[in-house]
Amino acid sequence: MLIIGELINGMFKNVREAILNKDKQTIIDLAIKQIEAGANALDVNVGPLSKEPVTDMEWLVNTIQEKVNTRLCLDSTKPELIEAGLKLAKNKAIINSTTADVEKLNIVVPLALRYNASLIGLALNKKGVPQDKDRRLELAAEIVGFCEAENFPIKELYLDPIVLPINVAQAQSNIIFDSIKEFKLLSDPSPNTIIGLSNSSQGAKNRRIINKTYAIMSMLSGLDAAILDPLDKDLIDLIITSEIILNKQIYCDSFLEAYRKKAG
Ligand code: THG
Repeated sequence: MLIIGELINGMFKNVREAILNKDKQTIIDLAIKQIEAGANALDVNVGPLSKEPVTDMEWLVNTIQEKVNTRLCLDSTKPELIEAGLKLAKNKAIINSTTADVEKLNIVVPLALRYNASLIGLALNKKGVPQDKDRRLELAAEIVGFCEAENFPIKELYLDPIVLPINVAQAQSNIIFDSIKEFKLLSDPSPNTIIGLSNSSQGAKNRRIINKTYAIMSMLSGLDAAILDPLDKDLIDLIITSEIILNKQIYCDSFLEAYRKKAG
């Protein structure tokens, strides 16, 4: 599974302060720790409070790349921020994200093609997050159809059913697991699937056990990628072990260390 570290996000106070103070070391430490823990890519999000988001995105990307050679997942609703990151990214980037709105697809899919990036497509549009599976599938199918028409390679597309917190949307989880399975049937070759794992436990108590259980259940549905906190060592161990049990990695006695050595 593609593990994308979530911790370089201006939503977190330490990152917000590091951006304001141009404190490179905090960002570099977060980057190194996440990669050492098993992340294959790093989410980069300037956060909702950034006053100079383009400059902040450029600073984050340059700061990370000074010391760490990894894929970046450029996380913003604004295409101009994503493009600022794409221009600087040294490895194949992941655009996070487009919605199913045609106006958005018209801007973001050409960007993905021009910069040879992977693309996350969210199963939502201007009307918001659908509450049922069929509507999520319709929106996902619209994204797949648009990408096919523009010759964007479907193997570089990651469809996100949008995980909602279980404390306020408990009935949604089954819909998410079914959506993950059915998104895979939308085309041949299949699109990939991705979730923001920590969304599942936002606002809840016992967050770590919710995240872990949600991860395993999503993997059983065929999940291909997740944005998550890789510093939760038990979570990464569970993910690696699930890959072994699902026969996606070859077993060896040192499978936990062997998988981590391959990451990054
Ligand atoms: N899908 C895609 N991208 C995403 C998400 C998604 N990017 C953002 C988010 N969701 C994934 N990243 C996070 C990062 C942090 C948290 C959840 C998801 C989180 N933050 C604490 C909270 O909200 O309680 C903040 C704690 C703090 O303020 O310090 O849980 O779904 N494609």
